[in-house]
Amino acid sequence: NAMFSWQRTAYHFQPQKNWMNDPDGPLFHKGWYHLFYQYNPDSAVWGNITWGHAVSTDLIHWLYLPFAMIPDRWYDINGVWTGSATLLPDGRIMMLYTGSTNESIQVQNLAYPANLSDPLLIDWVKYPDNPVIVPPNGTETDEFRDPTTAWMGPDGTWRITIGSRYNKSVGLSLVYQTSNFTTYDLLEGVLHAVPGTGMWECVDFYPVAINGSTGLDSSANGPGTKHVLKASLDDTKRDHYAIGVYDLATDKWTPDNPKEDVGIGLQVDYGRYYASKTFYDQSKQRRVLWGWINETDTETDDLAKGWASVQTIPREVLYDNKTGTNILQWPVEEIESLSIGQATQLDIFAEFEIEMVSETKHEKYGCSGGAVDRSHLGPFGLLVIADQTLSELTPIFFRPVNTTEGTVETYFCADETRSSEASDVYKQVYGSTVPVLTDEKFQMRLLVDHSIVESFAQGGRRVITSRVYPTKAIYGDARLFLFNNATGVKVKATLKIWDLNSAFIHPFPFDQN
Ligand code: DQQ
Repeated sequence: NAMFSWQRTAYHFQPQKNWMNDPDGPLFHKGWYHLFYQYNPDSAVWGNITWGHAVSTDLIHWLYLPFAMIPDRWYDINGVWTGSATLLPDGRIMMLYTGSTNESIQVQNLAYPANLSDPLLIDWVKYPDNPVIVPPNGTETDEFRDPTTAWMGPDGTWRITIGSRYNKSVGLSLVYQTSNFTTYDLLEGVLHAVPGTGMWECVDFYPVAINGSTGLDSSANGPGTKHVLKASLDDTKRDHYAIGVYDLATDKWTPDNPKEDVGIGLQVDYGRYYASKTFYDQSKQRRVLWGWINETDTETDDLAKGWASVQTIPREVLYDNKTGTNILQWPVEEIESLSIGQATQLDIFAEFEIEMVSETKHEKYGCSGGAVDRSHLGPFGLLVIADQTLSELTPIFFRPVNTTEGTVETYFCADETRSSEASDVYKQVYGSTVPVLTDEKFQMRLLVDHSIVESFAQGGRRVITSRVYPTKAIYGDARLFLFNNATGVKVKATLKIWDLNSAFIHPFPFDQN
């Protein structure tokens, strides 16, 4: 539908048509990155969930492949749901996924490539004795899904974790042990549980190096590592994580700061973002994060435009040893291969220095006032996807505030409230505090792609993804502005802007169906 064609992104991954949701089983094999994804072959709304499949040599330019798995067995006839890949030391690939059965029971199934020597991994075989795990006693049969990548314990056997819920509101993750990926033992207790957080979907669990600039294989552990536990909260549709320590002897994980536990502390992304998943890229020794950007328009609009949802640009994940309290997320370096395009496709680096021009006073604005409310120290930042008359604009900004303790706390925010003149669109102000250390300037990097803005503050300590629907600020009419609404500071900004090319996504040379 040409009416909505400007909303299609130019360098983010999205299928040619129809509905997409969670990223599944990302992996690197024989020179190719593989992305599988929840897909409805028949419509632009959720249903008939099938595994779409695409490959790339650089995580930016993609080739669509035939579906990897379709819902065609009793144990997944209601959907081939989310799952994860494990690469075995002998080269085999184990894909575990949730099937919704003919009775809508959530079970875990095993699949593997028919031919490992095929770099494109076109054909997938479902294990004949599926399911390999059924919901354990005491677990609701529709609250048991999304197995993780396996990691190897000190005893040489594998472990996976699966999100669930207990007693109506306790979110948790169960641990299973296996040596062959076909038979599993449920371990006693849980990896972790947090009261009040509800059902945990798409749990992700991985090690990070405390000092080091490379990612770690999922089985790495011991001194010098911490573990990130991530859950997608079904109740709030937000991805939350915490950093902590994994005890190999008991298979329990403990957060460094219980006040910032999973689901009650940090978010992976403070914008429109869900069901994220990492994988270890053995070719570049890095951990790469995918995330799903859902729509915020109506189902009617999605059906009219014929497609729904986009994946984020893959992000490299590291532990932030400067703060010790958060991960860092940064777009993969390959994005720099896209050069010179148009102003709706930008990679922007901005740095701000502030100079006090009047006495400071205590103020308590966070992000909630958007970019409109003026205060002593902010807001200041950039207006993206704006038209010349400023009838449509999306401010991405910092707002430092003086706390009662005499310190400065900085908020990083994205204000979508004026992003579109369309009325049937959900527009929100997103944001969070972000650590800005004493020797640091305020820094942001923005990836702008027609209707998506991914915003990274302070080298990736906080990230906000915005889904916007401009009606005027499209193609050549989109502008970028700097703004400073602070009443008490002068702001000096340094900007570096790269126009990005389109990453053409190629169809596979034969029919998908
Ligand atoms: N999406 C899948 C589930 C998962 C949910 C179904 C999260 O496996 O829990 O499409 O978005």
